[in-house]
Amino acid sequence: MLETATVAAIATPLGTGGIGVVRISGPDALAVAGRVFTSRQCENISGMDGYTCAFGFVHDGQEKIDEAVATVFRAPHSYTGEDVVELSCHGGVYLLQRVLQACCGNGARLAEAGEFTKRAFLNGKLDLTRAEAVADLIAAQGRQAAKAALSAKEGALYRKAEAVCGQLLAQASHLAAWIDYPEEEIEQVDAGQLREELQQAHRELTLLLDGYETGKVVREGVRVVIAGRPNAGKSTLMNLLAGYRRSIVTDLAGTTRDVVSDTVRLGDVVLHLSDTAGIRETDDPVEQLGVELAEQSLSQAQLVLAVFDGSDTLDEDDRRVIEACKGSRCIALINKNDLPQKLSPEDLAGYFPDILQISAEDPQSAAKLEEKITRLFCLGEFDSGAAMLANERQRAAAWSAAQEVSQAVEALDAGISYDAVCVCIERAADYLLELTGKRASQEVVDQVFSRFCVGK
Ligand SMILES: Nc1nc2c(ncn2[C@@H]2O[C@H](COP(=O)(O)OP(=O)(O)O)[C@@H](O)[C@H]2O)c(=O)[nH]1
Ligand SMILES: [Mg+2]
Repeated sequence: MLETATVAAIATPLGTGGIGVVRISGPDALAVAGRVFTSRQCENISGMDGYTCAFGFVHDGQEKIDEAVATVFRAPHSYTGEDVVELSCHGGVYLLQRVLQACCGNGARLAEAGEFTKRAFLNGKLDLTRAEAVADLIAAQGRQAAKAALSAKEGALYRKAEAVCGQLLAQASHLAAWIDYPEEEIEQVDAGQLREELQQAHRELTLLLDGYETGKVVREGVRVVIAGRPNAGKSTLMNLLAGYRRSIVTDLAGTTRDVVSDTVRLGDVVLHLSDTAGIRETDDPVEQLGVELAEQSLSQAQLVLAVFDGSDTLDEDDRRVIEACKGSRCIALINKNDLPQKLSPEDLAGYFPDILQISAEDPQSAAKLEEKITRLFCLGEFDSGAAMLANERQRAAAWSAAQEVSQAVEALDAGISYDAVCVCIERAADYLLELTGKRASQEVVDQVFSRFCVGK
């Protein structure tokens, strides 16, 4: 189902910058570019070799729009696998829209979201996991997320899925031959060896599935809620982690009322922080709403930083905080350790598995917290070069494949016919083919590319 239209889009973000690129792809890319671009040497672009460029100007009919460099890629040696021309113009919103209009008035149509990468997929330049890695690479917010996306783009997951799938298909075809042609001289199926190979495939898939949550944390960051009674030092901690005065800090209880949010990077971890109102009994209706909001946001957090004032003993409000933290993954922070302490880790040990004594006013506390969070989410063991499931679609396919493999083993152990074993193995392989996109439905493919934006 290969497209034959030639498409164009602005491939750089819509904003002002030194350079902005309009990309044209399709069988008529050079013809379209030839109508809107004239090189200084008046050389026609259609005569240019792949991987060459020319300096000139873009025009719409007689009207010059901008100076530009045209880079030519010849099929199949381009991102999409088609003929591609990239017009690098000055990076102004108006200019780029004019250049795009000129392309569309001269034989190209507007590219849909993700259409360049979709064409690359349809032309066999990328499998589905590598296409998804392009989106992840662009969306990466930190070093580890970017490295993981790059290794997926280089085929780490693809190769793993291919290897397991290839092994399953070999087993299935051997079984099928054995079942269908019993009279032929086909090597006998060794049930013990088959079982061992199936279990190996299952182990590989389980390993992938086990790493999913950690990978998700690396890619998407952690939703963290800072909670505690008024004046414990929540907003001071928020500001320490944000690196600037994000929340108002005063010695008046009840200063923070709304949820104050920010995204910060702590070492390799991205934290989506929410500073909340101090949890306490109050008659003030506005503050009351803030307290309710704080308690609600705890349930949506992946991690709660429960802040306690170390210079004071536990009070009723602290107990309410402890109660609200039940069921959430928490780190208890005994704050203000620069002051004489009345609260010790033993006082909280029954409620929290992880306790740190810090001062939110001391920049070194951020490093302590980073170390703790890294350990809690197993990020230290994270190998960004390993094959990794990068989204729910991939996870679901790998999970279904693993289920089918374990059913094949069960069928084998139960002594059910090889027919049934073979069906399970084939279904497992199908799920892996869906994972890489070698045998994915139109709906799956469309859904993958609907995540992309225009120009990708
Ligand atoms: N000595 C000391 N004071 C702190 C520390 N953290 C916060 N404070 C003070 O405690 C008061 C309340 O802090 P704030 O961050 O507004 O608390 P919140 O109500 O929990 O947001 C302010 O006067 C802060 O300067 C700390 O580590 N040491
Ligand atoms: Mg506050």
